[in-house]
Amino acid sequence: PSSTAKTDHSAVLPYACQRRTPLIHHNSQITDVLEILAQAASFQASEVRFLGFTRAASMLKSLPYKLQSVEETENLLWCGGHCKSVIQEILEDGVCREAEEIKASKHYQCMKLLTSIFGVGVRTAEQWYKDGVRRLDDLKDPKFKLTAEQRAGLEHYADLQLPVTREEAERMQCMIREALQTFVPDIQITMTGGFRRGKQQGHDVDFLITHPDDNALTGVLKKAMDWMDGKGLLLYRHLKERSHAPYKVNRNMDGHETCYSIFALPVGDLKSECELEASGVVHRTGSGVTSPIWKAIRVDLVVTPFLEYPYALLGWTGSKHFERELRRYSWQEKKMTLTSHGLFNGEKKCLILATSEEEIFAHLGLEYVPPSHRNA
Ligand code: DGT
Ligand code: MG
Repeated sequence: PSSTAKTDHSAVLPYACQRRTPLIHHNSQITDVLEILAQAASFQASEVRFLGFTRAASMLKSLPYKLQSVEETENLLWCGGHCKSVIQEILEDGVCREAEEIKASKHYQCMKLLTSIFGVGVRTAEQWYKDGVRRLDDLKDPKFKLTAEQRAGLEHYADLQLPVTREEAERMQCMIREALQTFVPDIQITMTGGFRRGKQQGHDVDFLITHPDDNALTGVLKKAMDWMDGKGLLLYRHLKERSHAPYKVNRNMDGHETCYSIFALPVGDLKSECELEASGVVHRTGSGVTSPIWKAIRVDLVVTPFLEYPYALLGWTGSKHFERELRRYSWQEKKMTLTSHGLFNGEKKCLILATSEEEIFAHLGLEYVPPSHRNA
């Protein structure tokens, strides 16, 4: 490693929100393996091991150079004995036996398959596994009571496994903006999640909707969803209303009005999706051959009051680990509670207002990290 490459001192700070983590980094061979170990731990409901491997992987993602030997991990936090031996094995042999065994195990493969269904978490997947489910087809047995979300997830499983491209995400934004603007012309819609961090593809598309006048936001999401439904653009939706006690809810959840949905995004030669009039989204049947003219895409839409917008933007940009670390840092180091509604001073019990993400980092005494470097 060159000495100039090592001058990013943020790389060894303990919290991921103190470090700059680019999308493309130097140690993906190692972090890919650590993330398999983390996922296997989560499948065994071992939160401690999950966090251990996740933190180690995240630390390595922020290093501005490629690890050459296990000795270089000596001063890195979160790299305990287990991680070190994994790193050593990969550096020496190019593979990690433990990870290979995990990948070959029936339990891991099955849990990966089941948790990849929209609406299925680790606990449900584990229960199904215990009940003998090994393939998606096994879920057709009526003894398995699926939620509406899970049924939709299974129905559109193949499409939802395909990555969403940036181009598709942008067309989706265009379509949703048009629907929203039909009711509130100057409404604002921002793409968040992985795409805002610079990813070129994602598992879904996340949007944040706001307006300087709170009243303009009332009911607009439902109206826009109905409007798009009328055009055949919606395959599934679950609208969660705004919570009236958002600050009391579980700290991992928030109280914003949210729509978890699956859209039918027109594909192929339909170039004018922004002019929805033309797009009757059905399967086009010509000469007896049916060809799909849409692709199912997962979309999360979140409505936020203007005052909370910077917090919601920070909270929905991710990565998940970056968010977890921001909240941990806020509480451990500053005795403040951070949510996607605001920052609350523990002692004074008051909300600290912010007009931008930069201000939130400043309130926390953190150096600003741009979205492109929140890929922790
Ligand atoms: P991907 O997998 O390509 O979609 O990658 P991301 O980073 O877009 O992941 P995603 O879409 O699961 O989540 C984006 C961010 O939004 C993530 O950092 C956490 C946040 N987020 C997701 N679901 C919720 C939720 O229910 N409430 C809150 N407050 N935040 C959420
Ligand atoms: Mg996303």
